[in-house]
Amino acid sequence: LTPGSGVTGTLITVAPTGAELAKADFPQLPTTLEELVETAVACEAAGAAMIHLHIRDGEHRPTLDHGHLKAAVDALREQTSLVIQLSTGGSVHDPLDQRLTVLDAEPDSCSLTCGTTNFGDDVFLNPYGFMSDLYVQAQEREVVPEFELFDLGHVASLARLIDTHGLPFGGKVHVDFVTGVPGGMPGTPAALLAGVAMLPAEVTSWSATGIGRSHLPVAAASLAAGGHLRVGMEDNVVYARGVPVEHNSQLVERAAHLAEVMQRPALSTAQARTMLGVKD
Ligand code: KMH
Ligand code: ZN
Repeated sequence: LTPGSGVTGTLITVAPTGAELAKADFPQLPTTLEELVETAVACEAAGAAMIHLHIRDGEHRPTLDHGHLKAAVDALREQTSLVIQLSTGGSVHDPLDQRLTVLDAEPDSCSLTCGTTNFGDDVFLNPYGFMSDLYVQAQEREVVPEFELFDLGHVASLARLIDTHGLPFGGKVHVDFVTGVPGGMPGTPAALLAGVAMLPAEVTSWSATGIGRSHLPVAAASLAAGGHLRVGMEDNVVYARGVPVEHNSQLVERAAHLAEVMQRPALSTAQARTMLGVKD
């Protein structure tokens, strides 16, 4: 049995924006607060229970500015009941100390990537000391981390973090395999299942996403193996061959349909909070 098997529902996380795409190239990318709120409301209605957020500034550039982050957290809390997860990965250009300050915006959850990875032509830096500091600060601030695993070595670092610091706040361990990043583990069922087989026993749930063309095969493999789903324009902007994604809710709707067909319908936000150990 893989961790998470036996679950009767599916957590659908939407990652609507990311830090990599330019608004000029993808005008449908939600970058303003108004667009983010509209997206979040539509995605919740379509079956999402958690949102993984990267914030943009007035010029649509990625920012870790506290005011922008806090405004987004507050607005989404007011307008939705989604579990709000702020990215601490930011963009590859963000300094480590600034990435730690994301917790000041008091999200329900934060991403915590479990190792450095090549990221196309760039490097996404996550030294062990940074991961360890983030882990402890999230515990202290009662924020539930989602452990992002881009490569198999990241699974070993996750085990080291848990062994060293004990369980995260909430007592659950939820991980997300981010597959198909050029430089990380490939977006294939075989790679995903290799990662799942390595997960430490403390893991209570796992989800997966595939970048670009691996989006659908990885989603199908995840559902088949007892995993949950992350979808969204951060990871994929092509709905089908020659058909661009026009709105994140299309990807959430399709994920919810897949989950329904697999007899593991989308979890409500309340069910997701219980599964993740997030505060009500
Ligand atoms: N934007 C990537 C460099 C995360 O959100 O924690 C990192 C990323 C992971 O997206
Ligand atoms: Zn992200």
